[in-house]
Amino acid sequence: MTEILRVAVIGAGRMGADHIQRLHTRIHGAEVAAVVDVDFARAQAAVAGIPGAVALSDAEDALTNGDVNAVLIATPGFLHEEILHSALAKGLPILCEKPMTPDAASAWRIVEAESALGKLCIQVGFMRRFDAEYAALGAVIRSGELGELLMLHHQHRNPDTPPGFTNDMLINDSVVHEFDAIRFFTGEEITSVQVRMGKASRHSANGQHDPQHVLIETESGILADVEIFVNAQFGYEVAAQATFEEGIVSIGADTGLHTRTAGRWGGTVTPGFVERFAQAYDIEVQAWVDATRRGELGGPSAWDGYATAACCEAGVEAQKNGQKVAVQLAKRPALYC
Ligand code: ISE
Repeated sequence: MTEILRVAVIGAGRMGADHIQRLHTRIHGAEVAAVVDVDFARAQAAVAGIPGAVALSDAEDALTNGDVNAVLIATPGFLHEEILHSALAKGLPILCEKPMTPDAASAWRIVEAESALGKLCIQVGFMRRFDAEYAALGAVIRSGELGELLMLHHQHRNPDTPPGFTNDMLINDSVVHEFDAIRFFTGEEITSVQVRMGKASRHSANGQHDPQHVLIETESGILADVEIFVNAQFGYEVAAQATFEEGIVSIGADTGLHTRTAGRWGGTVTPGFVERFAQAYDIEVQAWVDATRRGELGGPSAWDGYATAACCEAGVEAQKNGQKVAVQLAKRPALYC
């Protein structure tokens, strides 16, 4: 397909609204054709100032709209499965925000449907793969210049959580990014997950135990750990340190202005993920558009969506039983090999 992508954005909340502006102002080769939100007023507000874009309240209306030839799904994860099946049935290219679906069984149904189609249509929105520092660390690992990768240490800190952010969302909504990053860095599947609960912050929202320490193993025995701390108060921080046979590489330090004035020195902490990964989102969406127009896939696939869902399932079980839980994966279908 070399034609311009006429994109239906499903969901005009925080990420949806961000992607709509991105598609409208910064992405080449794509336009916003429709915005869908159950809150019709929100859809209308999102298309204001975008010529030719229609506001709708039903996803199916957008997918059958003759003016639409691609879909970006940015609704909450539990709503993705139905839209994905419908868009796949119409053979539309899809960029689906993470998590692809909320559990491994529904993710597997998507993998099966795409396999039956015999064509890679779904890119999953793991934007960290497009972050300059994540990409650079991935290149160091693959080059072997520091020897073998032995361990990964991740810190994932959010200032606070929106209402309704439950304890399992620390895994399903947040650590899902580290599951993908670890698979991306190592090129291996994750084999087990354990979650340790230590002293909880008094800022933990109702029902959460925050922070948590997540211990992960990969196929070759690489160990990774994640401090997930979603009510850290001070700001947003996503950082990692990789231990190699012959060196250490760290990424994710805030590197804005370092100012000395009035007897103080310092800078500002990034407030949230929209700001921290703004460039990565731009590169991710442009990669999706460019690859789709070439008839290719531009990033993580539905298999990655499924494999990370299986890790999340193990992680949520591990939150409850404190044990090391094995990740159960079905055989990878030929389409993803
Ligand atoms: C959020 O949904 C994201 O995807 C962010 O990248 C992550 O840092 C945050 O924890 C999630 O809630």
